[in-house]
Amino acid sequence: MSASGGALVAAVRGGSVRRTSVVVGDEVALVGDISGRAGSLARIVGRAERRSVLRRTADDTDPVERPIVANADRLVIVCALADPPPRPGLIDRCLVAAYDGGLEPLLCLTKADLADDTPLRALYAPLGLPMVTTRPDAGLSGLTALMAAHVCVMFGHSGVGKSTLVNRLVPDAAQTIGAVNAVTGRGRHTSSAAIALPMPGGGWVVDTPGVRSFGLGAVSTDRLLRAFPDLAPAAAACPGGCTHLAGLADCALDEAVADGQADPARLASLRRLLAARSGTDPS
Ligand SMILES: Nc1nc2c(ncn2[C@@H]2O[C@H](COP(=O)(O)OP(=O)(O)O)[C@@H](O)[C@H]2O)c(=O)[nH]1
Ligand SMILES: [Mg+2]
Ligand SMILES: [Zn+2]
Repeated sequence: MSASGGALVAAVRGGSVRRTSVVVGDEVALVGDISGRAGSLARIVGRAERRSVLRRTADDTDPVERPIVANADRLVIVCALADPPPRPGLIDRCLVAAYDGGLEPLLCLTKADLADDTPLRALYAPLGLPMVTTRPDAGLSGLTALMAAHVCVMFGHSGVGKSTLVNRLVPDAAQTIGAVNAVTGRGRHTSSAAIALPMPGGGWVVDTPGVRSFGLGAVSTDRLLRAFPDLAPAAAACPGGCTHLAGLADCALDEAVADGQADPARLASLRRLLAARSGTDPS
C-alpha cells in the first residue's frame, strides 16, 4: 500500500530476497503486475535500508530478534488506567523496545472515565516522555497532535482500548482492514499480523494485535538501561561491569534510592527486567 493512497498490491518475495525479512513498514522494490487488479501478484525484488526496527525475541532467553514493524518513528504504549489494571512492567518492556529500535515512545493512558491517571503519570514523569490520557467522552486532539504525520505503532495489553483508538483515529479502519485481508487471502477474523492504516491527518497507525509482549533476550544491560533515563545517571557511579541486580554491595542504584534520588518502584522494575533477561526470573 503506498503512502499516497495508491493501489493496494499483493506481492510475494522473489528469489533474491528469499532470506530477507519483509515486515509492515518496509519499503520494497516491486516488479511484475503492480496494477492491484483482483488476482494480480507482484514480486518483491529488493528492500530498502531500515530507518528503525521494532523487534522482539520470542522470550527472554531467546537471542534471536524478530522484526515486527520497520521504519516506524513512534511507539504509542497504550495502557488502561483500569480494566485491565495498569502493568508498569509491560510499559517498561515497551520503553526498552522503543529506545532500542529507534522509536520515540509516548504513553497513552486510556479509560480515564474509570480511574485517576495521577499515580501513573507521577511514576513516569521523571522520564520526560509525552503522556496523553483518553476517555470515551472527550476528543483525541492531544493524541492526534503527537501522532499526525508520523508512523506510529500501537502497542499494549489486550483489552486496553487499542482498537477503539484506531477506529476513532481512522474512521474507515474496518473497511481498510477488510480490503487488506481480501488481497492477502487472510480470513476476516484470522489476521494476527500488524497492519498499517493511513491516518486522515497524515502519517500511519500500525495496530499489532498478535504481539503480547517484547522479549528482551538480545538486549544488553547498557541498552536496557537506556529505557531508564531516571536511573542511568546514578548507574554511572557503579563499578565497571556492574549487573545492577539486587543484593550487590556496591551497586550505586541502591544508594540513589536510599538518598531519595531515585524511585524504588522504578529500580524494582529495572531489576525485574534485568533478572528476566538473564533467565533467572521468567516473570
Ligand atoms: N470505560 C471505557 N472503556 C473503554 C475505553 N476504551 C475502550 N474501552 C472498552 O474496552 C474494551 C476493549 O477495547 P479494545 O479497543 O477492543 O481493546 P484492544 O484489545 O486493546 O484492542 C472494549 O469493550 C471497549 O469498549 C475507555 O476509554 N473507557
Ligand atoms: Mg484490538
Ligand atoms: Zn549497579
